Amino acid sequence: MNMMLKYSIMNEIRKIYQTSLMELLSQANHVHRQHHVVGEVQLCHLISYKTGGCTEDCSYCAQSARYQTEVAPLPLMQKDALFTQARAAIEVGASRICIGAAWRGVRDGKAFDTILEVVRELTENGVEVCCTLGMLEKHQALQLREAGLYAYNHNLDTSRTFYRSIISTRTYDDRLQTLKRVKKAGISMCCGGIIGLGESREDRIALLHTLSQIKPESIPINFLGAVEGTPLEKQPPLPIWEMLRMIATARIIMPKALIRLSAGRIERSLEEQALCFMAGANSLFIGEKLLTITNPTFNDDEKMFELFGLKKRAPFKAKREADAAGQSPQN
Ligand code: SAM
Ligand code: DTB
Ligand code: SF4
Repeated sequence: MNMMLKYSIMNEIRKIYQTSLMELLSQANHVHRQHHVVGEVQLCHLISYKTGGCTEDCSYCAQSARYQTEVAPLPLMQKDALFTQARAAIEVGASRICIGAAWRGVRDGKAFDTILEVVRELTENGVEVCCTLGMLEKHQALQLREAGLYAYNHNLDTSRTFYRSIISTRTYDDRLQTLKRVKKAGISMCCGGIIGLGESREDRIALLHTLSQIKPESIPINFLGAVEGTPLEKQPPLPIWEMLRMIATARIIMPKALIRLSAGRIERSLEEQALCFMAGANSLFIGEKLLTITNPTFNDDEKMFELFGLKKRAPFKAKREADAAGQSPQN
């Protein structure tokens, strides 16, 4: 990209991010109303197919084998147990099932074949399926697409510059390459980041800039879950205002995307979550566990949906709308 152009877009994003908070929230809410049904949220549910024992050194992660955390590696999840969990989540309104694996990347073989079967079966049951399995080769992205995979989650986490102080076992370009393969295979791209890793505001703005270039269809924004035993265990939490700025800026610069409140909801009050929805968040994970860390219980969330008047988004809505307009569901 032309450097002059890059700087002028970065300046624009910085200006938005630093707008006075009430003005920023008001603008973001206005954009949100123009592009989305007010109060409609997508409910996603995460299932950990392969937990722990990961070779990578992501400094925030409970599943890295390099750190002494409470997470012990588990055998691969059985297909039956996976379907039971997925069915329970669909019954209470989840429209997207996200299957995670603590892998550096996918390796061809039995475990991946099982994932392909599960993707096929769940998709046939009318639910959006997302996978987050680490890096993908081109042929693996195509196989996932062929099995019916709707979305692939692969986060950039932070800015290119800060990335190397968080992870040393792979590069920002490795991540971008997998994201490119996902898009090329015709899979909807889910890509976001984490705030509170010790990054600066400029790093958060740079992440938003990169996201605005690659245009994910969904953007998870995680608060760091500071896991005991990881290098980031003592990292102090960021104030909610920074999360609101992140969500609101993402909403303004990527108006059509789904913005997902991800890790860290459990530590946030109902009032704080209400502000996140006002700022433009319209997706969340349900279920009392994410992959390994705690999330609000479904009962608590039901009370929140009731209190806020939130409506659950139906599966494949973006695809139906894009088909009707003769476009691709990606922005
Ligand atoms: N191994 C795969 C990978 O790294 O892409 C998939 C699973 S990984 C757990 C998915 C994402 O979860 C990470 O990229 C990171 O953004 C987020 N994540 C992991 N641990 C987290 C934590 N402690 N707090 C917040 N987000 C976290
Ligand atoms: C994402 O951005 N957040 C989800 C999902 N994508 C895979 C995971 C969040 C927390 C994972 C940490 C854990 O539960 O161990
Ligand atoms: Fe492994 Fe993914 Fe955790 Fe990194 S974030 S250690 S790749 S499971």
